[in-house]
Amino acid sequence: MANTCLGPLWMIKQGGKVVGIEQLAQDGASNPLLQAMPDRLYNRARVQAPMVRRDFLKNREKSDRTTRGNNDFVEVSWDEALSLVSSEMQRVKARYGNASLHKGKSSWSSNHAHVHRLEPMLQRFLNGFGGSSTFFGNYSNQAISEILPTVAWGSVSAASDWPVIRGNAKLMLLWGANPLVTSRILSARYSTKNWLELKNSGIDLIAIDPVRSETIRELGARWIPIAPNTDVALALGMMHVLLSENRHDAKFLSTYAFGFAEFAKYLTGETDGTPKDPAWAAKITGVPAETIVELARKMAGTRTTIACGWSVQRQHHGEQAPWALVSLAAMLGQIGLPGGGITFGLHYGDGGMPNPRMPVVGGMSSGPNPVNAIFPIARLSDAWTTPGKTIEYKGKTITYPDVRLVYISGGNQLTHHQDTNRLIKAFRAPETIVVHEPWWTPTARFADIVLPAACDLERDEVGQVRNLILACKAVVAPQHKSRVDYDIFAELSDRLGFREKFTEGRTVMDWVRFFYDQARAQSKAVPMPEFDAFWNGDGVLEFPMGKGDYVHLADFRADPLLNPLGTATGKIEIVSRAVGKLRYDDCPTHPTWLEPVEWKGSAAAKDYPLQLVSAHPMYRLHSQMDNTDAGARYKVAGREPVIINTADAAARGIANGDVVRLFNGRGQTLAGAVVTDDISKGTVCLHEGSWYDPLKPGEIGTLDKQGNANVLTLDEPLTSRFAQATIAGTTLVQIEKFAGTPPAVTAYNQPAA
Ligand SMILES: Nc1nc2c(c(=O)[nH]1)N[C@H]1C(S)=C(S)[C@@H](COP(=O)(O)OP(=O)(O)OC[C@H]3O[C@@H](n4cnc5c(=O)[nH]c(N)nc54)[C@H](O)[C@@H]3O)O[C@H]1N2
Ligand SMILES: Nc1nc2c(c(=O)[nH]1)N[C@H]1C(S)=C(S)[C@@H](COP(=O)(O)OP(=O)(O)OC[C@H]3O[C@@H](n4cnc5c(=O)[nH]c(N)nc54)[C@H](O)[C@@H]3O)O[C@H]1N2
Ligand SMILES: [Mo]
Repeated sequence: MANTCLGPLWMIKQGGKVVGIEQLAQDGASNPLLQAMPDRLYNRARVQAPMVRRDFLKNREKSDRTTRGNNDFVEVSWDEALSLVSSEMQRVKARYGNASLHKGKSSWSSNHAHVHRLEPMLQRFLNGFGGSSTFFGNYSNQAISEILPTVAWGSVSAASDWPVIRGNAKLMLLWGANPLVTSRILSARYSTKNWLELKNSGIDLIAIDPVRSETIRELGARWIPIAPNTDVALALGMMHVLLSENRHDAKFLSTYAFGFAEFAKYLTGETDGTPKDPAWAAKITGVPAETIVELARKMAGTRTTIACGWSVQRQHHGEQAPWALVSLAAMLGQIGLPGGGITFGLHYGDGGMPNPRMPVVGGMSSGPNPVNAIFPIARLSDAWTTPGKTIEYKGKTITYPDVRLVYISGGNQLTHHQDTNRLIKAFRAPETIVVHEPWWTPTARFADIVLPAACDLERDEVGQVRNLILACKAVVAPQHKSRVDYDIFAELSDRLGFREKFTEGRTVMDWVRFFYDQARAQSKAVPMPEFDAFWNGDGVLEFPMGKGDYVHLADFRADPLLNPLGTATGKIEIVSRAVGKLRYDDCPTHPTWLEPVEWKGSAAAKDYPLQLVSAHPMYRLHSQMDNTDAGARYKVAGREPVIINTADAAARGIANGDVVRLFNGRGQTLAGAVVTDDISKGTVCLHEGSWYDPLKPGEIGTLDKQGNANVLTLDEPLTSRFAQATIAGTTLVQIEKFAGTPPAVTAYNQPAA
């Protein structure tokens, strides 16, 4: 069994070679993506040896940084590569101090790992050397993670247990959520099963989404198309109906919520002259006024769960949509009841899964970072290019560090960060960029020193998913000249004089045993075997599952004084004095409709009339697996598919299967057209994560050959000064049929090829 980026899997071997996979019997739902694991392992894009950018090898910090990304690499020995890394680290530390060493973000390389948690492992390595500057926040749910605890409850994944929802909800609103895709990873694969069980369950399913998603189609949900970035207006329209028809739960609001009377003046238009009535909301959202009235009445009339995803907050003013939906749920008054209320955690992760009775297996920790130089991750390009600049964040001032050396292990910035062309400018700023990678990702191509990392199939790990603890063993030895990340850091820490601090005298296998033994010591209720018996046995420990009767916020509902929320008033805050005190016009004192910087209603829509959704991909984990044969299942004309409405395509002479060019003032990319009525008019969807494949490598603004959505997105402004979160979902584009012969895709070749 291997502990892969997509969770623990059985590997099938023949003649020493991995030829297939088998899902755990406990998985509950099949996942076709996993079949591409063998191809991922032996992939043609594997980094085979340590490589250094030719000009960097010659000129070091005086190299021409504008040529980064041009694929001109030279193979060096491990010894030479590691001396280069250590001497660069020493140089930067001596000349500029530790804050000029910077940890790049990594996340999805190691989400299931315990030993190989690459982000803390990298930080641990840098901390051993005296620390580094770093970032905070994430691309996933930063806006909601900041606003939710301020105005409601603390955890973005909080939800009632599935059996409670299934047994009590009569209506479920899937609000900007596509769980049959987004639950396909992690232990959430078990939650896929729960979603599939909703089919024909008798629960009325209604989905609010610009796209008729895989989930909507598979579960047979009713689709309410909405213009992207307008969910706040829809929620306000519904709340207006509840208030004007006196269908809101006034008793719930007065007992459990703060500020409704003040907010009601905004709803009615008393404060700004604009009633947020269904006709107003219909104009903004494209959802007919009658539908808004119908939905509001329906929700008020029956036990309703709102299951919201995270797309609605990965947008300009992204704090507002979750806050507005919490307010809507408060008006419905079903929060804390079985099958009622709102959750932002069912589409993915552990939300709704009964807690198993088992110990938590620990993982690699970073230890303290002596340097305090930190900025929001969504500000990456701004921070790398303008050292010393200050920004506001939640009433505080943040000053950017002077980043000179960037160290990345397990992140793919050139696919995940917004506005790729601006990012390339940022990648020209540091003197030195070191990347550990198993594959020649776009980010590896922009590095100076590329160290070939062994992937998850090539190392020992302990696994923990749901109610299982698993012995996960290296399936094959590291391919080519690659080494496991831990060994690379251990060797570097040796050269830099702090090996003991980094390793605590442990090998990878010693850490596996250490984390297992720690868990075993905690496991009082259910005895665990000794490590050797576990490791050499069948490798699967199964623990009892919890009852599954948890009702989110039932305790708060039962006694709000004894069980208050963590907000300033202990109640749900429809008005927040804490937010209001900041006086941020981009995040006012109660949920407010604020026009996004780019949307169908803005001036730029004249040139770029289509709103771009860059949702999470069915057949990839972000950029991972893009280089595998899983791609063959969904790529169109050999490129990332772009989903476009039949009328929008016809107006542009675009037919199904055509190669099209998407562009705006920030960038341009080619994609394969999928013409359909399953997307609302005026919206196109290009999933995030396709490998950036520049026609002229390293050149800013050049044509991307195969559909990296972030060539088109904005990385500024951010949601607001409150959360400083990404707005990947707020983008306008234009599309045209690509004239001429489309250039060949070369993203997965070795750099010299
Ligand atoms: N297979 C797979 N699963 C994944 C991932 C992956 O890469 N692959 N990534 C994981 C990670 S890291 C995360 S953070 C989660 C992300 O989870 P989410 O952020 O919830 O996922 P998205 O795909 O961005 O969006 C979900 C749905 O919202 C819709 N949507 C987009 N814009 C709007 C809008 O303005 N309004 C409304 N109402 N709907 C909108 C999209 O069409 C889509 O159907 O997924 C996780 N799951
Ligand atoms: N436009 C747009 N952009 C988005 C999003 C969106 O919705 N729209 N979603 C955002 C979200 S929610 C997220 S979480 C991010 C995800 O962004 P990332 O976390 O960067 O996602 P991955 O593509 O999974 O990157 C993991 C990298 O680690 C490498 N890797 C895998 N295994 C190993 C290993 O063992 N060792 C080393 N050293 N490396 C390894 C992989 O090859 C890959 O390059 O993207 C964000 N970007
Ligand atoms: Mo994410």
